[in-house]
Parts: sequence; C-alpha cells; structure tokens
Amino acid sequence: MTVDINSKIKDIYNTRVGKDLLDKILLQLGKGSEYITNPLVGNIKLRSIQKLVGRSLPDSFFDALLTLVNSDQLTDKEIQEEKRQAIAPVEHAWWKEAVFYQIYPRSFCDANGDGIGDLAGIISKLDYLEDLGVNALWLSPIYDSPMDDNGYDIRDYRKILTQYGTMEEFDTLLAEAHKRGMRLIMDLVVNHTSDEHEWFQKALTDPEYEDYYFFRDKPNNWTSYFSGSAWKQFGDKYALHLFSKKQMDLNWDNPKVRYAIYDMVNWWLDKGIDGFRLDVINFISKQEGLPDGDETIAKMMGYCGVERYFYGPHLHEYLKELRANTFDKYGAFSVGETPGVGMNMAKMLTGSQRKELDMIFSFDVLESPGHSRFDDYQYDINYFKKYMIDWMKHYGNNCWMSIFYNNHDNPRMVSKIGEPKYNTQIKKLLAGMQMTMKGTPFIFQGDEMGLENYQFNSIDEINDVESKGYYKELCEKMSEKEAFKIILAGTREHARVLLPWDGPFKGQKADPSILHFYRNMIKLRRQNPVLVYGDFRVIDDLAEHFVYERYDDQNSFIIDCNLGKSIKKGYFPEGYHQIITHNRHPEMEPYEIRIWMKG
Ligand code: ISL
Ligand code: CA
Repeated sequence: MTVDINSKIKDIYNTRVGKDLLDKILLQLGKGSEYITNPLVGNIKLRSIQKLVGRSLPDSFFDALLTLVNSDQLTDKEIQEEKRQAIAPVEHAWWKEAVFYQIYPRSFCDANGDGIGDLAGIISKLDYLEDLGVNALWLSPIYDSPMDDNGYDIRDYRKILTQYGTMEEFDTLLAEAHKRGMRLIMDLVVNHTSDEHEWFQKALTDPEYEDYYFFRDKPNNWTSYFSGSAWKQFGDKYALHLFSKKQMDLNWDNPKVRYAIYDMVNWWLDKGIDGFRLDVINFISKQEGLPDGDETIAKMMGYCGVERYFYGPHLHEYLKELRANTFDKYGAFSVGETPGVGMNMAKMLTGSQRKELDMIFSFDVLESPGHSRFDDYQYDINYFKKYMIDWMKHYGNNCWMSIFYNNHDNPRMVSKIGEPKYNTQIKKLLAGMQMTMKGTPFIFQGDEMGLENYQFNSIDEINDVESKGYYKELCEKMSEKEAFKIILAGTREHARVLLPWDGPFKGQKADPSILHFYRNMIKLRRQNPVLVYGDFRVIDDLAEHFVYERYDDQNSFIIDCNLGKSIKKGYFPEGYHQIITHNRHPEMEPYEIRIWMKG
C-alpha cells in the first residue's frame, strides 16, 4: 500500500517501515506506542499533524517520512513467505548456539608492555576465554590504520596494524582459537575507508577512482557523527564522511567498489575465518543525489541527513549481492551493526529466506525512552524487559536476535543503571538474563570481570575521536566543567580502558565472584539447548518483577528476576529446583535473580 499526505497516522503505523519510523520517533520523544494506537491520534491525517504537535512542520519532513515508508515494496508472495517462516520450526545453526565474546584489541591485553593491547596478548588469553566457556570471538578491527578512530578507519584491509603484531600472529590466533573449538569473526568496515587508503589517495587525482567515494562541488547539510559537517574539502571539491574527517564514505553505487570489497572479504574467508560483524552496514546505500536532510528530523535525532541513508534504496539489494558473492560460498556468518533499524526493518534484513544478514545489533534497547547516550540519567532495566519481551514474542522463528548490554561504543550497562549499592546483584542479574533469553549473547570484554565505568578526571585522559570533537562543540556553549560532565556520562572511553589482568589497572579491579557466575551461566546455556531453541513465555512481568520460562517438550527453566530496589515475593515453581543461585528466602533481595530447573 502506498501512503501519502492524506493518509491517516494509523495507516502509516500499519505499514512495516511506517511502524518502525513512528516507534522510533515515539522512543525519541519518550512516549509509548499507546500514543498512536489511541483512535483520537490514529485517525488524524498526516497533513493535520500540525494540530497535534502545535506547530508547523515543513513539507520536507513529511516527504522524507513518506519516501521511506513507500520504499518498502515487498511483494505479496514475499509477505506470505515471511508469515509462513515466522511460525516454522527454528533452523539450527552454530551461531545461534554460540556464546560470543567481543575483543577490542587495543584495550584487551598488552603482551609487550607498550601500554596497547596486541595479538600476542589475545593469544595469551585464549585459555582464559576457553575456561570462561565462550566459543566465538568477535575481533574489533586489527587492520593497518592511522588510528583516527581506533582502527575503524582502515588504510589497508589486507595488513595487520604494526602495533598489534603481524599476519603470522594473526594466523596463529586463528589456528589456536579453532583448536579450542572457538569460532572467530572479524570486523568488516566497508561503509568507509581511511582517507589514507590507496583508493582514496588515487581518487584525489585519478578520475578512474573518483567515483569510489562521494565528491561534490558543494556540500549538502548532512552532519557527521563526530561533530560538524559531514564534508571535508579537498582542493575545489568536498568528500563525504559520515564519521571522522579521516573516514571517507565509499560509493556502493559503483559496482567496482562493491566487487573490490567482495574480493577482500573472500581473501579473509579463504584464511578460514568464520564470519564478520559488519560496521554501520545499513548506511551503505545513500538516496540518489544525496538530498539535504530534514531539519526537524535532525533536531529530533541529533544528526542531520540520517533519513537519507540509514535505510537506503538499495540496501537489501547490496546485502543480497554481498552475501551471494562472499559469505554463502563459505557458509560464513554475518551480524550487522545497524543503528536506527526497528523490528520490521530487522525482519527484512535477517529473515533467513531473504539471504541478507544472519543477525543484527539493534540499538534501541540501549537507552531508556526519551534519552540518548550522553544524558546523565538512570537506565530503566524495566524498559529492557519490555523491549526483550516484544522482540522475543514478535521477531519470528526465521529471524534471530543478538543479546548485548554494551560494546566498545557505550558506557557499561551496570553503571547506567546507576545503583552502586546493588552493583554485584545487578551484574549477576544482567548475566543471568543474557544467558537464558532467546537470542545469541554477546559479552563485551570485561563484563565478565564485573567492570564498571571508569572515573575519568579530565578530558586529557580521553582518546576517543567522538568525545574529543563533542567536548569542543560543547565548550562553545558551556563551561569546561559542565561539558566534561556530559562527556563523562556517555563517552565510549569507558569501554576502552585496558583490562586489569594483573591486579587493578587505572584503579579498576576484576571481581572473581562475577567471573564465577558468568562461567556457570555460560556452561548452563551451552549444556542446555532448550535455552537456545526452546520457547519463551512470560509468567509475570508486573511492576518491577520479571518471571519467564524457557521450555520444550521435556525441559523447562524458570528465571525469576527482581528488577528493582524493593523486596519482591519470590516465585516458587513446583517440581523445580534452584541451580547456580541458592537463595530460598520467600522474599527476593533488590535486583536478585534465581534460576529454577524442572526436575
Ligand atoms: O549511529 C550512531 C548514533 O545514532 C552511532 O552511535 C553509531 O552507531 C556508531 O558510532 C557506529 O559505530 C561503528 O562505526 C563507527 C565507529 O566509530 C564505531 O566504533 C563503530 O562501532 C565508525 O566506523
Ligand atoms: Ca602492546
């Protein structure tokens, strides 16, 4: 169905992409979906929406929205297939059964003592990881790079960063991981390259290469994620960079670019790696002509231009082509990093019958409604509950989700919840839920040690390109002290402090009781396929309580979680015994978790 300015809000909400967009807007405004499903609002025509918001919105706002909604043109046959697959039995796959562990090489383990993590350090900790029980590793970028964005700015895809080690060491790492039954996936950063990459250097002078990137005589109004315009001047031309000034966006509309990327991907797959995590992969297709972004959306989202590329016109086509030319030939796994993508878009990206991606990371779970990463606020773990229930119930059996609380781009979840008195309980609660819900868990390095945010004292301790740019921007509007407070709330640096392997590092200390708990939970998950493939059912999700069951014909686990500070009555299922946790008191402690097993 095609929608236009005379369509009612509920008609837009009834389309797949329209639902995701409106949900995203509501989330941004901190409102629930009841707001739209309420008939008073639902029956308003799009053109009359001004009345609702009490101010006028420019046509460009509606045009941008309608373009996206109408860009979804699944055929009836595809829709039928999606419905059929959603209730078909879940297909088995190693990556559904795996427990992943993300390594951020720079801050994982430093073997040669220069203060920077390295490949030798990772190799030295493989036994530790095996002992922890994880059986798949995701390596953030280790490629040659000028390190403007810690390696997400790649200069040479086929070389290892000298600071990290050599290709021989990489080969050893891969072989040693496989020896231990661990899969290894790499980071694939192909929305952009470093400005020092050979292609970009050639593009500056050689017309053959100019079309590898986006060069324009005049910049449009898009902004970069790392402050300021998304355009950098080179001579009399400007080149597009959605991220840092040294990360130039590749032009995927040029088939030469796409096939050069596929060659490189296959070069790594030939080495025997097991798949990739695909960096901001939903940004690769930009709307033709790179039209200006809408200012209203820009204000809402904090970045200008997003709606022109976060779900671009050729995204599905390019992902299918990428997969057919690379991953599928090797049976390799793919997980996309896809900021801004909602559940319906995710279904189209990951439905197994569509052959695009195997899984995605959906980020709307990481901040409570109405908040963004740099807000100093307390994350509501009951929002996490609501979000996970929704996805576990509605994502469908042919789609598979990832379960994670943070990564190298986010402060640690436990600190965001912000109840220091209960941190030990909260860390166990998070681990317990992560290992018993439906989806593939991704542990971020240090979570298992119980690490929290780091108390930086000054901006000089922060190396991250995003934080540095944002701090400068903030200082134009406020005092340095106020600016630093905002940086402290959201900086990615929290997740980039070297792990404290031998006693405290920079004041951070590992907590052995948390490590022990993770080990037990990971073991439980890996020994019980019902925790992977079993059904999910909510027993109680009232107030700050969360009781759920994972079950199949023979097995059942019941997980009882207190998601708040008040004492709750525990749930005592008959015919079950408690495992891993041992508190039989009728009342549950703040943030306590209990794991019950049938039999
Ligand atoms: O899109 C965002 C906000 O809406 C960002 O948080 C975005 O999700 C994120 O910055 C993208 O991250 C990935 O690509 C970046 C790199 O700096 C990150 O480390 C990486 O994870 C550019 O390659
Ligand atoms: Ca080192």
